Amino acid sequence: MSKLPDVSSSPVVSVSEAVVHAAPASAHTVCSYNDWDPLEEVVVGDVNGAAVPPWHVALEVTMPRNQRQFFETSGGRPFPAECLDAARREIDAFVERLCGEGVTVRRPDVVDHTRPFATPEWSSTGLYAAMPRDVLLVVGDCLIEAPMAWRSRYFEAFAYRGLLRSYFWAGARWISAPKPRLRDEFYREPLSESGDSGDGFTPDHSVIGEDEPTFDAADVIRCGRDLFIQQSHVTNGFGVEWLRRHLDPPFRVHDVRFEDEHPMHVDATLVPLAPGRALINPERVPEMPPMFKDWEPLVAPRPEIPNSHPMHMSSAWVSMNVLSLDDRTVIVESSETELRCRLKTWGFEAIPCDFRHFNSLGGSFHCATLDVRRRGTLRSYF
Ligand code: DAV
Repeated sequence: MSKLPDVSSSPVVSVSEAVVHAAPASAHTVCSYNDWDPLEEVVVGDVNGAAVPPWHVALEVTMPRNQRQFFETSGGRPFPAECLDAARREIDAFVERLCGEGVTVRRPDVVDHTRPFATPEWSSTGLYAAMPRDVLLVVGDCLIEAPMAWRSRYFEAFAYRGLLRSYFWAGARWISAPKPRLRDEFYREPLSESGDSGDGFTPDHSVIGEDEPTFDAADVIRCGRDLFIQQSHVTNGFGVEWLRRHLDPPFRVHDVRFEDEHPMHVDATLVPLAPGRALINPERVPEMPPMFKDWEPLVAPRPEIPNSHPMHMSSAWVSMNVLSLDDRTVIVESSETELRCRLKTWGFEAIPCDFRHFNSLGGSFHCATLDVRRRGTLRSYF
């Protein structure tokens, strides 16, 4: 990754002073360094062909406890049609809204994720192409396919290969992290039946081992030249180190840890909305991580998703999984009235959008998107 100028010797300066990389972002088809610069082009996931992944030890530790039976009876089958139909309607309206805001929207290929696949050592069926944020990481003009720790997600990036190819020929760089083998020995038994270690998550308690690098792109927070990555039940220390060595200066990759008993993805924990301002989950972020100590914590209210609403693959905290159109405009689920209200108080425009049925699949607007181009420059915010 040496196309960008080497500014590693530049002093760390505040955002108001530093423009580290001066080329205008729109000069590149793919160019995104953070989650808040003005959004120009985005990939939005697709629920068509979505399948319930087969039950596996790697799911046990992070999936909602009350969903085990759903996975055991439905694994390998399509998600219920009424769930997908409703989610499809929501995502179509979301796409329309983005287009109305002047954002270019690209979609993945439609794939039947119930189709079985195998490596020499195991076989599985797939999941979906609904959450591009999990699978692909954009750093500047480089698209990185993440080495997913779930077998069901082994080939998930393939749904985006048409897009990746066209971005490549338009000038982007494209790389795939080493494909993990994901043999049985890679996985560890959960520490207890409930999957709880009792005293919080540490990497030693992860359901994955350290034989080979794995990470999900959604365990990464991008803030210009500083990227933060949490170890989780899908991201191991080897994966963090792979990313750190791959991203040469001026990028710096920092470990970050939160009070999340079942970590898998960081975008319902700490979501930067603007330089120096981040939406935080009060249950998981009792205090800002050291590097964010000068940032303003915007404390998300408790999610308003009713308990009766099926949440097959995540906690209700996807309420805070918002998408920023710029550093003052945020797309929020319509029924999260308290969050919408707080955002207004904090000076943001909160655009309401219905996404409750999509939420049942394990994410919200941030998960469902991958910003490939934002109008901005590479800066230091710390
Ligand atoms: O339940 O906190 C949400 C994020 C999924 N990408 C959770 C995970």
